[in-house]
Amino acid sequence: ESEVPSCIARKVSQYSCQRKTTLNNYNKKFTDAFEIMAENYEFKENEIFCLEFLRAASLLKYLPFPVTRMKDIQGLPCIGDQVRDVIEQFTSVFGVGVKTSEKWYRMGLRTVEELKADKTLKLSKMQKAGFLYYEDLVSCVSKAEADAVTLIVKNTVSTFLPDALVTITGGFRRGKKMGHDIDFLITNPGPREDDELLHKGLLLYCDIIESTFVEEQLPSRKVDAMDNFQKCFTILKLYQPGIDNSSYNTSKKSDMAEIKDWKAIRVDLVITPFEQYAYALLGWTGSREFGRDLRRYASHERKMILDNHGLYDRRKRIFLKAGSEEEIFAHLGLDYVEPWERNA
Ligand code: TTP
Ligand code: MN
Ligand code: MN
Ligand code: MN
Repeated sequence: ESEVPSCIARKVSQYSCQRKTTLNNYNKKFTDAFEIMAENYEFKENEIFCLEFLRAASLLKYLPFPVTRMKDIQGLPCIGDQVRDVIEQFTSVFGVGVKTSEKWYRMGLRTVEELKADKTLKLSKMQKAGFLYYEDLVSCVSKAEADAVTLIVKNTVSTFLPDALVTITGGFRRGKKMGHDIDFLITNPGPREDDELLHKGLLLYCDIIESTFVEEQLPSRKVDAMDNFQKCFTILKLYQPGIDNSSYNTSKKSDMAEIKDWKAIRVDLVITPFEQYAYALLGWTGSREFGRDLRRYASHERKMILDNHGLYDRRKRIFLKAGSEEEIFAHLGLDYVEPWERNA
């Protein structure tokens, strides 16, 4: 998870003279936008808002990672209400990246309601889905919902691939009681017949990213690189009979307004070749911070390159095979850390 570790949050000074800020800016998208907004407020002679955006820009330039959601700025100084609003409105919509948010903000759109009402905006398929199910998607996914979805996914997958292994990863594998989505890793031992799996049924919204994995390709050295598995960022329709979810739909009582007995839930499905399963499992279990440090440890302490597909020993010039996470830790010369101990 990309939460700011509290030790960092505590240490960050509100004074930039007590911070070391290099030209390595991970948040250029935000800081450029903030500086434009600051300039606007300067013209309008609103010094307070102007300074608020400038201070936030300066703080974001110092952060050693890109801010992608609210958790990233938790506990940090210099993030005033104005700035927080900008970051919040726009990082909370599924499929809306910082660039788009910034564009919308500059167009004067401030709230999700305003965005929904604006018919001139060109939205991608993903962004439309993000708005359509916004209320559901901003509410968290519970462990009970994750269990219910796990059953559905397992049953569905097994009708197509009876031998396939379906494993829950992400925060729920680390023992979290709440999540923003549910992550699954799917692998099929034996001959590969999984290509068609994602192209079938059950999804409200689905954006399939085809596998781009190239055999013998060296693991990626980028700390935050996406992997090359076939994957699918989906929104699943989870029926919850008995639960009347129609509360935001009851303006007219007599109206036979449909009772919403389902909830939209974000689910990530990742398909991995069986040989890479252990590496994929380690990568997709996270947390993000834990994964980043594993890769950093591998390269700095072991001269190895780790990613979600494998581990390459640069000294021996070989790929190290692993059938379990324990073996990967052993390859790295690390004591095994259980999934629930990886919430860094
Ligand atoms: P997330 O689902 O983003 O995070 P999470 O499950 O830890 O927390 P949340 O409750 O907010 O969902 O990602 C799960 C892990 O998968 C995370 O450690 C990073 C990793 N990951 C990859 O390895 N590759 C990817 O392309 C993505 C999107 C995530
Ligand atoms: Mn997750
Ligand atoms: Mn997440
Ligand atoms: Mn996810």
